[in-house]
Formats: sequence, structure tokens, C-alpha cells
Amino acid sequence: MIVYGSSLSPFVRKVLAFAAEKGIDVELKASGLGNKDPEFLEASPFGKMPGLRDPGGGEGGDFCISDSSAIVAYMDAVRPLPNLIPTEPRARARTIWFDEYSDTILFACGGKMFFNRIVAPRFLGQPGDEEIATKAECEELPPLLDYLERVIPESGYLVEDRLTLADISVASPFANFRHLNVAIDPARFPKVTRYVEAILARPSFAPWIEREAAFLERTAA
Ligand SMILES: N[C@@H](CCC(=O)N[C@@H](CS)C(=O)NCC(=O)O)C(=O)O
Repeated sequence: MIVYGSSLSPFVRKVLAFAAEKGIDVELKASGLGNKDPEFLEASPFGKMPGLRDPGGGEGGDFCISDSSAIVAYMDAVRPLPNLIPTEPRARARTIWFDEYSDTILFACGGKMFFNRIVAPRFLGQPGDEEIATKAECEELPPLLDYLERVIPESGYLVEDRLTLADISVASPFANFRHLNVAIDPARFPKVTRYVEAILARPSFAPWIEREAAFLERTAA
């Protein structure tokens, strides 16, 4: 399968890690903001990353779909094992909740930091708004971490005491926090700290994050 985008996007990283945990081979085709390439737009009509193309996956041709949650739902259906989106009703609902918590609530906060401190100055040639980034880091992020600190179980997995989409989705934006050197205080958030370290150390995440760090290093200043 082909994934269009950059793993610097938490949505793209989520899809790449999900595919790796499933054992699905994916090729990442680089796509940046404002990409008008028809091949990419066929997979993602509104130009957002990630887009997916499954060659020969549709009737008489490729199957294309965008949105990270739609993409992982497709992957989970075409490759049922290992199951990463639980089928038991409450576990399934909680998994979708955590996916949404990450995609909307956590991203709304983290995106302000990543856009204003990295994307705008480095890739768009425009100054970032540090006031917005600081407010997100100091005022908006702590209550989101307080919530996670309360709900992370002793097992270290959010749902069914095993790895699910919930963990992949929630951990993914923390790689961006790492790139931003946003410190998660281990004294105030011990469970979050251990949880994020463990999930991001998995072979499904770690190589992508290393590559991103090397890329950011090359593009710094
Ligand atoms: N809900 C979408 C969000 C995708 C998204 O907003 N991606 C951002 C990058 S992090 C993007 O492509 N932004 C470009 C744009 O909005 O034009 C998903 O889960 O895939």
C-alpha cells in the first residue's frame, strides 16, 4: 500500500505505525502542504495527509481513501490479525474515543506548537506566533496530560490491557512534542511519561521518529 504524506504529521505517523504493527507493507510517498499532484489528490481530495492508495484494492483498480482513522479502519478490515480495533462494544467505543481525543483535542493543542515553532518558520518561510505556542504548551497541554495520567491503566495499555489503535493514536503526537523539546514533567506525569516512552520505543514507531529527528536536524537554521 502507498501512504502519501510526511511522518512528521501525527496522523501519518499513526497510519505508518498501525501498518507496521499489522505487518502491512507500506511505501511512504513524500507529500507536503499544498501538493496539487493528481495522484495524491485522487487519494486525498482535500489535500490533507495522509492519503492511501491500495494498488488493485478496488473493483477494477486501486482503492484510495484519506483520513488517518478511515485508513486504519480499512487496514484493520483487510488484515484482521493482529486485531488492533477491539470488537467488544465498550472496548471498541473507548478505542475510537482515544483516537478522537488524539486527532482532535491533543492535535488542536500540539499543532499550535508544531506549526508556530517548526512548520511556519522552517518550511513556509513565515514567522511563527510564539505567544500562541507558549499558551498551548503552558495552559492547554497540562489538563490534557492530567486526563491521561488519570486513565492510563497499570498494564500500560489504554484498552483491553493490550496494544490497540488507542495507544498508537495517543502516543503519536508525543513524538512531535519530543521534536519540539516540550518537556513532560515525570514528577507530575509519571504514568504518561512511562507510557509514551514505551509505546514510542516500539519498532513500529522508533525508526520513523529517528528519521524525522535527522531530517529536522538537517533543516535546522
Ligand atoms: N482528520 C485528518 C486530519 C489530517 C490533517 O489535518 N493533516 C494535516 C497535516 S498534520 C494536513 O494535511 N494539513 C494540510 C491542510 O490542511 O491543507 C486525519 O486524521 O487524517
